[in-house]
Amino acid sequence: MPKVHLLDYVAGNVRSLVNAIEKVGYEVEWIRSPEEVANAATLILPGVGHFGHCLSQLASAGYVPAIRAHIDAGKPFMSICVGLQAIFSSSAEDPAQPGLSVIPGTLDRFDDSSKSVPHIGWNNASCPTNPTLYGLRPTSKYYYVHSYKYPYTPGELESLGWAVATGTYGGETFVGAVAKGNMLATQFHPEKSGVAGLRVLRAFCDGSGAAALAAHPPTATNISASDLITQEGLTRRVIACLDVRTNDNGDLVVTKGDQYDVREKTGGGAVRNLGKPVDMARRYYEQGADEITFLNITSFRDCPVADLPMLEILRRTSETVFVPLTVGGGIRDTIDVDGSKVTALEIATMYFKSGADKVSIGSDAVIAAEEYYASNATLFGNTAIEQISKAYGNQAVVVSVDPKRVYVSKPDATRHATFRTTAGRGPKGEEYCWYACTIKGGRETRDLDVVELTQAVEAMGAGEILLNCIDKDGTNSGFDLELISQVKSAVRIPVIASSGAGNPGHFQEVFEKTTTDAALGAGMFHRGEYTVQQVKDFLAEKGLVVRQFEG
Ligand code: 1PR
Repeated sequence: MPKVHLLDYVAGNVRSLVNAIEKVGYEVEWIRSPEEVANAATLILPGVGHFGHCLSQLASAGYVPAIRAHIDAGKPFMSICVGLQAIFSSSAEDPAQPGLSVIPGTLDRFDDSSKSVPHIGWNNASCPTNPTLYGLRPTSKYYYVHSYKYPYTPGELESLGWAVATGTYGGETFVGAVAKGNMLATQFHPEKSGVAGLRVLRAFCDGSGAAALAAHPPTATNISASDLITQEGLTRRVIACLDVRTNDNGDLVVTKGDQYDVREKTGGGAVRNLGKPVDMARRYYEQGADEITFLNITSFRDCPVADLPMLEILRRTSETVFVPLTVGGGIRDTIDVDGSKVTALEIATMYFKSGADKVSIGSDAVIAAEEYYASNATLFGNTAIEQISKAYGNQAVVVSVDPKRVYVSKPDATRHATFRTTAGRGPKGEEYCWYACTIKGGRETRDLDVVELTQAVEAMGAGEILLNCIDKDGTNSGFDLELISQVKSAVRIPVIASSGAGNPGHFQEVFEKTTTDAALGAGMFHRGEYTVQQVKDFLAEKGLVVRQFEG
């Protein structure tokens, strides 16, 4: 297999990038010191997390002059996500930290006054001057996750010889990819963008992208204001979730509960077995799932952390599934079976190295939020959320919320954030309710409401909320629109609606009646009642923009 070189400066999860490069027929060789950069014919700079962190790591390890020399020599160079941001001169994310300054300009943050930030999901990378730039297609969608962007001004970068592909999010058109000669930088993650992304990687690795660009170089004069594609590109994100645990025979299975009870109601109450995790993840990927979430719902107790079965599930899944993978369950400081201490950050690192793109934290987030309020909203930097988001970026940390509805007769009957419900009164005719957070898979209810929890974890650096609802879980009766609206109005980070999906119409309803950023289904997919593709076809029929699977 021909080789490409990947720069290892501890950029977080690169396993999926390695898998994707191998999938398109190339072998990865690691660059582990600045001296080795000179040996690389084709160099890829992955990027995850924070602009300042990325650039300071590169600078302190002495990589900056070596990378510049590689680029100046005109050798093939590709950079991804924060790697794209790194080629500009600076970023509002860390104004004191200089970039590589290949392109003059400063990145700014998306405006979060009327939309969620980070921008997470599948969006365009459309290049009017070169529609098939480095394998891009105007009809394809690509997976983005970022809070900072380079705003697109027609003609600006083209006048410097760059071909530019853009996406538009909430009225802001940003640079999704830039290319010039042998150099390509993508704000999106090609390794997480399914077949559309693999095409881009292949076009870079085999040199066909550079050759096609050389035949049709962009000029500022072939750009006009009408080329500014301002049509919203972000699609409605549909996520398939797999709750995984060992059953009574010791097999690792996908299960699904009703209001978190995963045992059969008859025949001895065995754990429901709906299939094998890796096979099912692959099936949902091929049906067009935009992301796959694995929740280890029992934390696989009594097993050394390094042997967690979920690590193997992630390794195998990430070989064939090229969309983002989230994993949750048991991410907290813990004592291993041999008595040694393992931090939440170390557990998360094992998950990232095995192919996860995001980790989801449940119980530990609730405890951390309680401590946050007990110390007058002070951040000490020692929570799992703070430590993991600092190391891997906010976008890598999801907080999974397991709330239960509590009814009250009037708003001042509790200190918690209540609302008047129209979804049916409580058992004593109560008209108001609030949502209490739980831990340990719903077994313990705490005196903390969803507004308090989500605001606290947002302050700690969580990048997204996975909003379950115990009352709705497994009911097939639709999402809890009131809960979702309450949380959406409390935070700026994206929210994934979860629990209750029973048919494609429920997805339409949650996207039309709330401002949710994504919607997740489990049981209806596992039981074979509907496929992800059917949900997406239905949404498309109703005029909602979705990404379709490219085979
Ligand atoms: O607390 O950090 O160890 O994480 C444990 C994780 O496991 C949490 O994310 C928690 O939500 C999850 N979990 C724990 N116990 C259960 C259980 O079911 N007994 N599952 C559980 C949570 C909820 C969703 C489900 C949706 C959609 N499952 O994942 O997929 O409700 O279902 P539906 O579409 O069929 O209605 P920690």
